[in-house]
Amino acid sequence: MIRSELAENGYAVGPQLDAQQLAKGRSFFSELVSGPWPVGFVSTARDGPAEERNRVSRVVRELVRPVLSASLGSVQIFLAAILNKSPGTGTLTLHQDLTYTNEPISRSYTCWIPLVDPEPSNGAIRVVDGSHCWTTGIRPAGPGAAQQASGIMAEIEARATTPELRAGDLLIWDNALFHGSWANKSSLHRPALAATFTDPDAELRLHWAQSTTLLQAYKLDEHYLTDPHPFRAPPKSGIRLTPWGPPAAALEELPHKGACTVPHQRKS
Ligand SMILES: O=C(O)CCC(=O)C(=O)O
Repeated sequence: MIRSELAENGYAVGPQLDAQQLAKGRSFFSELVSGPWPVGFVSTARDGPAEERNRVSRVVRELVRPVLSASLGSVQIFLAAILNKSPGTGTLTLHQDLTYTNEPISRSYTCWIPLVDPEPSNGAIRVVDGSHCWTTGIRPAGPGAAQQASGIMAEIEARATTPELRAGDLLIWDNALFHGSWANKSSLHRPALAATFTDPDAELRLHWAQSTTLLQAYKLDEHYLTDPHPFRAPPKSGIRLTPWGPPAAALEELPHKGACTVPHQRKS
């Protein structure tokens, strides 16, 4: 069910963390914010000292893996983080996440689990149903990465919806889905656990656009992700691969839902 919703809509609301796991997630976040914690939108996948980022990643994986595998079977989690919006943080514009796999064969997804009830007033996630099919090709990191839909953002915004979730619910999206989050206008933090994953045997890749005409692909390994500054530069000594496609072409008009060829399961 979740797999077919992901293939068709690009997102699905899954089961919940149990009460004990939710309490563990909340107390872990309270411990983190009792120390120095930056204001604004923070993702521990990218922000902060490497040692601390990697510690958070281990704890989040342990919390998320059981509930994710119970509904999707075995998965390869390759990024895990706390995403927080402190009070007063603005909207996160609708965007697509990076391409981490050979997508015509294996998709990658992000599972987002709020630790408080998410509302439009405190930073809930917005999704654009079916928009994971709107672009094909690679969504790279790097200085040459293009904004996919800069000219038609208002039309995309008009199609965004806010899935109804409670604290501990799983929201899973295909990394090609347009999504973002509302501003946090409340007086409290809006923390979430996030785990990015793919099929157990899928090859992970990092795509780097050095310029709009130079796209490079690398095998993505654990060393890169645990590096002090991942995603700010291509891997120094990574294994080079041939990109499986061109960079995703910029959207110039709004496609309609349907005619989607996203696989449900890994294609062999
Ligand atoms: O946690 C949020 O507010 C947004 C998360 C998001 O859009 C992302 O991780 O790509």
